Amino acid sequence: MALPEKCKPSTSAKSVKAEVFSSSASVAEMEAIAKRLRRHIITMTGKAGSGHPGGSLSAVEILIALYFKVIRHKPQDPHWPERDRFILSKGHAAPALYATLAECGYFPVDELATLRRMDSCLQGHTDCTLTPGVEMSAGALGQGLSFAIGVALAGRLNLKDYRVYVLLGDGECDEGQVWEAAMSAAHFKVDNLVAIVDNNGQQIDGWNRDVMNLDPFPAKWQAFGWQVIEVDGHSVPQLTQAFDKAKLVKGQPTVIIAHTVKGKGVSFMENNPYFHGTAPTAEEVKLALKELA
Ligand SMILES: Cc1ncc(C[n+]2csc(CCOP(=O)(O)OP(=O)(O)O)c2C)c(N)n1
Repeated sequence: MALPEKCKPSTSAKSVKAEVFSSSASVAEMEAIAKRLRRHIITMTGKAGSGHPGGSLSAVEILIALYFKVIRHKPQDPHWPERDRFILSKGHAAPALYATLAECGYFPVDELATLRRMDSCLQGHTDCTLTPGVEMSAGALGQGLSFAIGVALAGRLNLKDYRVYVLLGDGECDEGQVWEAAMSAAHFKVDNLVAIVDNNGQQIDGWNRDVMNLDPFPAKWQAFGWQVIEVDGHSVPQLTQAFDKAKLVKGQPTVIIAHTVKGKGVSFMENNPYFHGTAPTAEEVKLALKELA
């Protein structure tokens, strides 16, 4: 299906030589980008009146580290065959990905205001047929790791050196398919693959420890044959270092367990499961934007 004109990269690939995106942003600049992304998440879910702000806010620094520091990509040429792939398995965090893609130039920032409208290229859960830069349609949890393994193995078979990154939720790891995939990634020594778990401790109904205890979480991944790295998931430098370290690992996949806070950056949303899947009201949008000024 052809993309609607407005969903195409913000500057025509014909008029601009598509460059590999590279950012020399300092830590202070990345903190400013993080605030911008959080403001986008609040504004767009508030305007839509629905969506998932909590697990979008927790993933912001993970996305910044990847899109501004780690992955090789061309926003003007989203299907560039050599690009590193980022796969959002926790598809309900679409607002965070859309905000990141818009800030990188995949489509105009103004488009964010159309989130969840019928005619928008930004649906409530990711749709790779509609949104430039989205690699997988997601929303049914538990599938992204399997998909990512396929993409990574295809790269290996085609002698490509791209790397594949997939972001999972910790609650998502209740899904059995995640562990079948984890087993096969280790079995097939998929070392061009990095899984990141947004380990915010909560899922739709509350704390994981009450709904389905995942402990001992790092030991489980290790037992499944993965290299495990734990970081503060709100520290872009720690995340970037972890991604660099993962590049050196040979013969096994790597998982980065990123310790995060659900609703990060907005006091009344932090660790508050109510904002898993509830949009802020107009009043709450005002309060949140004040905190993120
Ligand atoms: C297969 C499937 N079951 C249930 C849901 C409903 N659901 C949406 S988000 C969510 C909780 C996910 O928790 P987590 O992965 O920790 O996400 P985060 O807390 O980071 O938002 C659930 C159960 C779903 N989207 N897919």
